Amino acid sequence: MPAGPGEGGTEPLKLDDSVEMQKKQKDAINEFGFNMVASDAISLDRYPADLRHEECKYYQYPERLPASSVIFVFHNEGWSTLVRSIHSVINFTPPELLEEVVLIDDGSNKEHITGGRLEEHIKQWDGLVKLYRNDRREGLIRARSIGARKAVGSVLIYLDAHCEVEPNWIVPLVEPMVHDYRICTVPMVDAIDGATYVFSPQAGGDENNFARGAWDWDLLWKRIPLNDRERARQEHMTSPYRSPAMAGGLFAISRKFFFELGLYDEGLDIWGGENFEISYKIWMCHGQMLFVPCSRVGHIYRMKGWRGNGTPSYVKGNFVDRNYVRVVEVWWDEYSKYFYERKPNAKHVDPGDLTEVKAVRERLQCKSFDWFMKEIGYDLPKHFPLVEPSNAARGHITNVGTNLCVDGHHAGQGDQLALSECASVREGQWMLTWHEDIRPLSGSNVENKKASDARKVCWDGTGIGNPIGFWECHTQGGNQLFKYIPDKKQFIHSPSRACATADQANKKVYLKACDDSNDNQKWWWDKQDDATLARQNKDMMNHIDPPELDYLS
Ligand SMILES: [Mn+2]
Repeated sequence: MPAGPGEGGTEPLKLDDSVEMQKKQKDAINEFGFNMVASDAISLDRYPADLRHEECKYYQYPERLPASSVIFVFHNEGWSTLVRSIHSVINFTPPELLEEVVLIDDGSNKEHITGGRLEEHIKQWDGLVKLYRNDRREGLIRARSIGARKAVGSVLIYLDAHCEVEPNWIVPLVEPMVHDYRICTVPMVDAIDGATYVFSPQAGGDENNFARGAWDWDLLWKRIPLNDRERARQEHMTSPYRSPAMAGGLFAISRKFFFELGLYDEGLDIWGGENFEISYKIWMCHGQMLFVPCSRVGHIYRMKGWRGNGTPSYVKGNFVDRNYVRVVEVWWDEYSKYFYERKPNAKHVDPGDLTEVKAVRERLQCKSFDWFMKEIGYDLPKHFPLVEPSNAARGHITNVGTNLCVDGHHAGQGDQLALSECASVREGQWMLTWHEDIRPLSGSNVENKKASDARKVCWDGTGIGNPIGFWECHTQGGNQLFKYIPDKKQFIHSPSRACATADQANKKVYLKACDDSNDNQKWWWDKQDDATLARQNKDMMNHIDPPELDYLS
């Protein structure tokens, strides 16, 4: 491997940190979402990291596989991240498997994209890379359909225009389609840090970071772990596995199947919801979607501070909500009521003409959403209940020994729990949720609020002797699993078996060995539900799912 900066994607890039350089980097993040100064210092032909599981190196794949068109859609992308995406695909794909690289410039107006530099740059590949430009900005969704119409390969692979593929990425991605053209595949997406350009696996999922794609009932993208039932269908640990949904940016689909499905709904604007539309179409209209652990692609996530791409002026109103309503109206059948329960305002959104999309569903005799939920998305309600279970306790939390209240004001990830005089507490309402974590609830009128209405920071204990802090809620129990014992008025942190203990002097809350006589370990809630607490406390070490979650499985 060459020794240049950023080679291999494992060591953070070191940059001159003069004030002037720092400003340049900040400006780049603001404009492009990435530290372009760092990216520009890295070779366009750098070697990527290889985060594949060892097992991936021993599969036997067929010698002949179809050739793919790799399609990049972009709008005002930074130069080196865009161009490195193209180099990466060409450098790390066997030529016989790469029909072409299709670039769809979706209405960029920045000189480095429109001024001829890109045309000049792609000449080195003698026509392998084709550049098309939209007359106006169509948005990511319609631009992807345009890419499908331009592409000639029998497999279409979509990648975001800020990606780097990892070794042997394409072979396991395309192989499943040989058996059935209606199998659509999704690579494992690794995170490339937008400041250091280091690769790392995405957290979440099961113990191997294997996750499946999902949504909650207001249609936000979620990831859920690979589970035993799906694992039982795999031949090997790293075999492709089924997923109810995809994130949307990176996937492969046969040209034939994508056209049968009518590409994307042409009525979807810019971005949002299209990943679910295509996921539902694939599954309900007789296809399959597999996540492929041995095909890995690094993706640079936009950094905080990016000002975004804005919306073209011809797109009116809240287009994301309109997109969601289109998807829900066409595909969710009777489940749409769960969406409108979460988003009552969406009932008044006019989705526009749905005739064409509904005709696709009719023409292909697609299955029902209920079939899909029961066969493919069966465990989704375990993570995102159709009807959200109520809280075990809520309101202020008052300490008996000190008479102080727990205050969540301004608390964010990494902060510590504070105690304040109850009369002057700033953010003093809490809930013990059905996840058995404890979250602050801002605002008034908290009577009927559920876990999903609370701020997404949770009490988090790291062990006996340490103060309790906040961390982003992960709903996986662990350090965030707390039990409240009504008769002893104690909070027990399950992993450490320690009790939340008020410290009068520094107004913090520590985990200490439980002592029934210590009033600083006694707390009371404004309101508690004893039946729910009793059910949660049947197992003091583990989270217990509420009965509502057994709806489908
Ligand atoms: Mn992206």
